[in-house]
Amino acid sequence: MRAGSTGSIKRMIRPEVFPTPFCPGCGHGILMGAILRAIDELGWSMDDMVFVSGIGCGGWIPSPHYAADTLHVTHGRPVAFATGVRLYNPDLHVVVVGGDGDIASIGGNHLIHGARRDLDMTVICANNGIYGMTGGQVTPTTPQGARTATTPEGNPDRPFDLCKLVAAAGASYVARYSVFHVRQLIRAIRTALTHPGFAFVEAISGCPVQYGRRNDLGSPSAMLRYFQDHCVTQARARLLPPDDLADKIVIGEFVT
Ligand SMILES: Cc1ncc(C[n+]2csc(CCOP(=O)(O)OP(=O)(O)O)c2C)c(N)n1
Ligand SMILES: [Mg+2]
Repeated sequence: MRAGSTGSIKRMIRPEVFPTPFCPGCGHGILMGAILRAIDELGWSMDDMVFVSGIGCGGWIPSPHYAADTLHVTHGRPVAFATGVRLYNPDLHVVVVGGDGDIASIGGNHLIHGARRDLDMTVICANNGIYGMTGGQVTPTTPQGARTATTPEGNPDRPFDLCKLVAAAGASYVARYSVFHVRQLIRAIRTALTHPGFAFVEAISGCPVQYGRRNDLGSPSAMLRYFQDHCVTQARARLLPPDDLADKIVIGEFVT
């Protein structure tokens, strides 16, 4: 247990919202715990936090689950709302949590301009590569070839690499881990929370219901095993030939 940690995140959640609305095996549940563990390990109080999320399953991670002040705002706009919160009260830790649709599709413009301005906030994208809540439509991070409700023959388009996108736009802390790599994910969130400036953490999450079942990964364990098998460190990625790298997810800290 780290110094400062109470070893329990129970005080940080609202018991009345359990059982959680997430589907069984949703990777967002792991991320929900990882964010709280990072805050607990820092010894921070939930009274000093404000969470801002848009619409989508990813948006449900802080609201209604967290026992803190939360803004559950318009789809795609959490970074804009968070900017206002940050300006009004610079003493608060402002954390945006949202899905890949929320943060990088409809919210993509706010994301890149938040990064460009290096706004002092943490943005955590729960990237499951799909619009989970609305029935499994394709998103800007859906892997090429993946089947979704709107690309039943396979996604013809290239996905965004969100870490490269925000790094190029000017974010000053950028990291990516999957929900399988939960210890590394917690550490990255901890670093992001203490980082002055625009800190972006991409959490690769699994949606067995909308993504998995269309792509032969329909069980929670199959999704986690996929992340275990396909995530590679930057050091390993440098050694892989381009063909082998094509279906891999590079994890690590990209901007520190
Ligand atoms: C302005 C607006 N456009 C579209 C929607 C419908 N909508 C709600 S959530 C969502 C996408 C959710 O996907 P994502 O953000 O990836 O979250 P996930 O459910 O996958 O965690 C969409 C398209 C909306 N609520 N508001
Ligand atoms: Mg999504």
